Amino acid sequence: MSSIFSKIISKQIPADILYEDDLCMAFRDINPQAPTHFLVIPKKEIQSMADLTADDQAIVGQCLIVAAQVALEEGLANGYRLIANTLEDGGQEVPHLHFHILGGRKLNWPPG
Ligand code: DGP
Repeated sequence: MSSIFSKIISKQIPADILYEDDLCMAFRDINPQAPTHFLVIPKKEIQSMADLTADDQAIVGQCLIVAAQVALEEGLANGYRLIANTLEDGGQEVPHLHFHILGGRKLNWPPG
């Protein structure tokens, strides 16, 4: 199922893109929940964490490495949180796998 993120990947709709390569893309969240809040997504249409297979190992690995690199570039040397909301109970709204990276303030635990 295609989502709004497919349109960001294809540049049909604009986003504040922080990083892009053949496998993944990082861009700022349109509704930031922290001073720094960006998303890392695979370019492949994977709906959620629940749809990952062993074939996706390189894609997910690259997404996490990009998350860490961009976090440092964004000045999050003091730390950050990576979240993958998954399906209904996880509060996932966009059906395209994405990793939230939030930082720039002390984050509460546990989340709601
Ligand atoms: P969730 O599916 O609940 O894990 O969160 C989806 C996130 O995607 C939410 O924080 C807002 C963000 N988002 C949704 N639509 C767009 C968009 O068109 N552009 C950008 N930059 N972010 C979006």
